[in-house]
Amino acid sequence: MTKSVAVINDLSGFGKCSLTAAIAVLSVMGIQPCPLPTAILTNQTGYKNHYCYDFSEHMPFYTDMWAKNNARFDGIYSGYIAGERQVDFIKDFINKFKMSDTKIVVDPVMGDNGQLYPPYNKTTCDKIRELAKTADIITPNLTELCLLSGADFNSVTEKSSSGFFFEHIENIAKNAISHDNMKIAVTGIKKDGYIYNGVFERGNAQFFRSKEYGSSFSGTGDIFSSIICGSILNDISLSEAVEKATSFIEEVIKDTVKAPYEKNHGIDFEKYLYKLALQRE
Ligand code: PXL
Repeated sequence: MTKSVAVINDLSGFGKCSLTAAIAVLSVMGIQPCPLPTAILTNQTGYKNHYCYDFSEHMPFYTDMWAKNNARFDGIYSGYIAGERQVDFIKDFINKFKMSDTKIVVDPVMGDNGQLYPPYNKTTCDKIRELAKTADIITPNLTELCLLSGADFNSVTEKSSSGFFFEHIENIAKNAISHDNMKIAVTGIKKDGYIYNGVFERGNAQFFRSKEYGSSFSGTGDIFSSIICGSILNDISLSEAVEKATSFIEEVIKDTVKAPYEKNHGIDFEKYLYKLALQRE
């Protein structure tokens, strides 16, 4: 039977992020995404203008109706939230629907390049830190990893990097791990013309790199987390999943930058999606 994931994230008209990325990626990986919107936006918040409709009021209907209809999920995967009260909602949702083998993937979306996204603030970040503790796998970018572990982002920028750069990041990741079974897949570690993604599990660290093609694009973190979520549900190891996500995103970015691009629009992943499809008998 096809596995299903409750995907708690926003729906943005432009930006190829959040639910738009998750629905496409999970579907091609053979997993059924069940979207639970946190907000509906005209476009992601990086554009000059955006309108956001906070979906909080409607979210409890999903819990109620899905519970009444005996919905079951193999995974619960959360991302962008429109306000801190949604964190409590997500925690309750997890408590209600988590079964012994349900995988909990939390993308602790808070910011990038050392900056918070609107409308995030310190209170939201504190709450997301609590939510992250309930996860089996978290998929922060480097900014979010620092926010989770209380580390200074300035200590992990290229300018600040010492010979112990990766050891330093490993230590930061260790501080973000809140229980023995938690695994972390970190994106966006920039160094010497490469972007590294890291895997931290049971005291081990592994890094996979791709060439850096200039810009940081909207939605790449969401594509990354969705590939991780889909892979885990397909019983692929986290390191294999991160390796796969790293090379997939690198290939798409390499193609995207061949033509004039706008980083807010995201990357041209649609025509490459077939590469994520599992070969099934
Ligand atoms: O990709 C992260 C993200 C998700 N959703 C919205 C965003 C952003 C990043 O800016 O604005 C609405």
